[in-house]
Amino acid sequence: MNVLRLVLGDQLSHQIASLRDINIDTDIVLMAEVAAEATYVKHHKRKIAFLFAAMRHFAEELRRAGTTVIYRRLDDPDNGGCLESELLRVIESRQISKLVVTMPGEYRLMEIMKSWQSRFEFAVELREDDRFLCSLDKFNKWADGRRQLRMDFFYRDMRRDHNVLMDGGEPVGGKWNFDSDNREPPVAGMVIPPPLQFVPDKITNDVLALVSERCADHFGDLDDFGFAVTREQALAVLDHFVDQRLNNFGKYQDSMILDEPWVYHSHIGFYLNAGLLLPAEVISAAETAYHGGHVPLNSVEGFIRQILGWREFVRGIYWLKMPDYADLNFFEAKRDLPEFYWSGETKMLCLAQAVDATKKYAYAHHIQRLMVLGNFALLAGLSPEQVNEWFLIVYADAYEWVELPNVSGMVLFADGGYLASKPYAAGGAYINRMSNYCKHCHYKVSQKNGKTACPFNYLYWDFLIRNRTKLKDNARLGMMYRSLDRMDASKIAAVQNDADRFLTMLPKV
Ligand code: FAD
Ligand code: DLZ
Ligand code: SF4
Repeated sequence: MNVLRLVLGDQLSHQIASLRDINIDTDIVLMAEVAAEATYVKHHKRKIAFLFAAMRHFAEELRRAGTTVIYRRLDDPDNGGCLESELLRVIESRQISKLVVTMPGEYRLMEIMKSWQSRFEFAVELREDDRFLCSLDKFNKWADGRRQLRMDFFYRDMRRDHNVLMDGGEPVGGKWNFDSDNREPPVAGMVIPPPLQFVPDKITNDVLALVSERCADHFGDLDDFGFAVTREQALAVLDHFVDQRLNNFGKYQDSMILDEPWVYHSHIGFYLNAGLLLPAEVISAAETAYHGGHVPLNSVEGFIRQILGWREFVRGIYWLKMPDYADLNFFEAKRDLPEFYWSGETKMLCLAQAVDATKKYAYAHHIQRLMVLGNFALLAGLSPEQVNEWFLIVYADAYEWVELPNVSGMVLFADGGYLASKPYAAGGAYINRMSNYCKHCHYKVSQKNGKTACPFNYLYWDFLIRNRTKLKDNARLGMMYRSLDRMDASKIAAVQNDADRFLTMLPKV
């Protein structure tokens, strides 16, 4: 009797729980490219190409190690189009004694998998995804009884529990967080190493042709595809980052630079989320570089916090709060997503730059996502459902477990403050401080009102005015509301008129 082991497209790790006790003489691994996963939202072409290419390479690695792999391609003539149809085909043709699966990253698929337990005659074993460093049980215990969750406290506990950047019981350097040394604006003459790219091999070229044909109506470009598609290549990307970019990661983490989408970020989210890299090894590589004296603590701590802190934290919140989290809409926002999120055609240069990078690379860095695309969505009152769908479609690292808490919790404050203590709302001055965009923009960042004023300026105040009842008791916004109270009536009227005019004209800006 054979054990059937299903490996999903974002579970491409030889350490994955479902493969751990495999008997290569008897067991079968099933991997399947299916239309249902590629189109439940119409993912960016580059994301689909990356995952299919990585899946095919992973299947080859398993085969080379002697494992029997049934691999279903999207263009197999009898491909049934969903994971269940491909599973049933194997079950019908082979003697299966048990199905072993690692817990999926999305709630919708978890519900389907739970139903398999009652539908199939054999046992279905759903294993915890222990690539993550905080088990769901542990997270739930940590969150239990807390009205609001704060990443900083969670992160400290994770540092202690995993003994990361610790000096006995104290944080290395005497502080948990070195952001006071970080977040500098870009400076002229910065030299940014280009990201490590790979020339597609035959397997990847086949996938690129397939995606180009089958997903022609999906968003995004496929040109110059250079993502890592194997663990070996992903490890090379990690090494390259630690060697060439980590040094400046902290300092320029929040910088935005004209026509420079990559800055000093790591670009490993695609690989971490698909299983080609493991969070523990990434953290260890950064920590080792610090102890070797190669990189400063502010960069290493800032980088590790993103993975040991934020990544684990948002995943814990997702599973704790789903399915209700997906429907939250604290501000009752309902404006449609403007067309420029797809076309990039807007005179607001910061937004045009972020959409352009997104379209070309299925990537934009954190501050573009948070303070440009996200900030605009928050201030303009865009529908959380539509904004979430967009973010899930467009990034090659997007899966609902990480996308939804970032969008609904961090960006849109749709959970009313469960994840973040205040909305990340900002006017044009923030973007001007952290980027070199504004001096090239059609709009004037120093102008507060009128047709040529930076829209972020009046949209910011309009957002605070519109949502006063819901936000007035937030202590972190007290200063802003006191400033608002000092504004005279004509200034408030100008803000509201500008915001109305701009939002009405939104498709055309
Ligand atoms: P770096 O800036 O180099 O950071 C290193 C790693 O830290 C990332 O690869 C990621 O694994 C982790 N990380 C950093 N910030 C976060 C965070 N806020 N939440 C979780 N992990 C984090 N990240 C995703 O992986 N998938 C998403 O779909 C996603 N959607 C986002 C949507 C919005 C609106 C915002 C504000 C953030 C989103 N993030 C998402 C978090 C973050 O922006 C990306 O992880 C990061 O930009 C990926 O690029 P990088 O690998 O160069 O990351
Ligand atoms: C994202 C994705 C895509 C585009 N295609 C597939 C696929 O064809 N087969 C597969 O097993 N997985 C795919 N995935 C990843 C899944 O959508 C992912 O496993 C779930 O969303 C859970 O995280
Ligand atoms: Fe963006 Fe305003 Fe600056 Fe233009 S002026 S780039 S819209 S922040």
